[in-house]
Amino acid sequence: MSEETIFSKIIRGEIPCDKVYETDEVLAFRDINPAAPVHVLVIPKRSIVHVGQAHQDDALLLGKLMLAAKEVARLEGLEESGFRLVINNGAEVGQTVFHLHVHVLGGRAFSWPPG
Ligand code: D5M
Repeated sequence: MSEETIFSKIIRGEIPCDKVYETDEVLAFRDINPAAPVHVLVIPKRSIVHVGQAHQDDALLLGKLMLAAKEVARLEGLEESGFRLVINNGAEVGQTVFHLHVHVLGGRAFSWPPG
């Protein structure tokens, strides 16, 4: 289980978010500090700190997270132009909120490797 984070408060509706998509298990909302014209975060409602702390029991939920990211990309009109999915795993690589989240990024060109 992860610690209480700002995303826990968003899930409980205690602080607002700009919701894009929701299921029983997953919530997607716009990033407050967008790094691209489309920047949506997809999170599981059941908290996992990051992929590094996921277990076999989480396999179905992780799959649903990916499919939700795909659905967000479709809703945001990114199917043709493409999109980038990013998961930061640990503070050393830039994770700042310790509740697993997939960044769905699109609407501009991206370079590789990422910075
Ligand atoms: O990404 C964490 C992301 O979470 C970062 O891009 C800002 C975003 N964030 C933080 N607080 C909020 C709220 N309240 N609404 C929407 N987005 C938020 P990381 O991969 O951990 O660096």
